[in-house]
Amino acid sequence: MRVIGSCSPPPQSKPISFPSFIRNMSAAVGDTVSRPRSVVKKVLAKPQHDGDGALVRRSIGRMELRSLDPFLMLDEFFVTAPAGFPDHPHRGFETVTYMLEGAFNHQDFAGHKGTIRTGDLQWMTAGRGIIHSEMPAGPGTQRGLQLWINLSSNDKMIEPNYQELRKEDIKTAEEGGVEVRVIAGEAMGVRSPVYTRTPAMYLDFTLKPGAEWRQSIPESWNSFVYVIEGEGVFGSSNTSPASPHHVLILGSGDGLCVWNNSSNALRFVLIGGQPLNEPVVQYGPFVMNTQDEIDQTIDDYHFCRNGFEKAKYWQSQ
Ligand code: FJE
Ligand code: FE
Repeated sequence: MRVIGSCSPPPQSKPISFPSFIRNMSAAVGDTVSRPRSVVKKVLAKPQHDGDGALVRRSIGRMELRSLDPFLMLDEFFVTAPAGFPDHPHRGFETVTYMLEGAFNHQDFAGHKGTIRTGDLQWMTAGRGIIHSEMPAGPGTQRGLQLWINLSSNDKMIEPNYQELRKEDIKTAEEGGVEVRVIAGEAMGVRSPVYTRTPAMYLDFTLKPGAEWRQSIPESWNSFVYVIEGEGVFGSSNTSPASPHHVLILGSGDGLCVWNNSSNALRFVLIGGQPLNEPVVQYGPFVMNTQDEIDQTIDDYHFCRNGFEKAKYWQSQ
């Protein structure tokens, strides 16, 4: 049974021939992972204020975790009206908003608007420029995740684009007490329709008590886990469990092993992406490659040029 508890024998050990029922059982917990990634850093995302009175637990993007190429920020946000994120610009990256509980209204300077509710996803490519507002749409606390993914120098000035998936459009799969919602990339043979300009994966896992899973991750990608609910053991079976609001940065390897040894459900997101390996110069909501490009962007925003034309007479309702 020990084979269940560890991803695979360490590479230096002699190959062991397991009886077929054990091999089949190990196959039942997911992908083949021969070099499991370990947790190299674990940080609690403490609450802080941002926007207009909004509360965020920032994981990626906080001082200790400046960025994890290509990711610039991950916020778990908790917003109660009248707080929110009123009119503000973006350039040079993508924002991915995934609602965990409640609803958010968004509207932009090009007339795009809508409401995203629990389980819905908005994948916004800001490209050369978006100005928008993101405000709570219901009573009480609205909660979700917002991820910022950097764009390569070739893509920073593309036309803005939205990919929106409602809860029922997000594909799910289930295997052996493990449920996955595939936001981007692929898991359990199910693929998301989202086009990731910067190659990335975004998986929302729920493991029943006693369940475990092995998820392959491309070797060259950076990846991390953010725990939403319950407790989970990540990386290797002899480590202590991680609890909600913790971000776990994964080291090198070809996949993640996770165990739910607790008596409650475990929910977490696994996010990975291909590093761009480009210089990053960030000025708040503008992320470019050089200081010159940032200066240009501040001018463009100020004078409503090069993608910010529609800012001239716009203001959210
Ligand atoms: C931003 C401060 C901000 N996290 N999570 C500065 F608050 C924001 C911003 C957000 C944001 C919005 C949502 Cl809906 C969820 C968020 C930060 O809008 F863009 C800058 N530059
Ligand atoms: Fe925004």
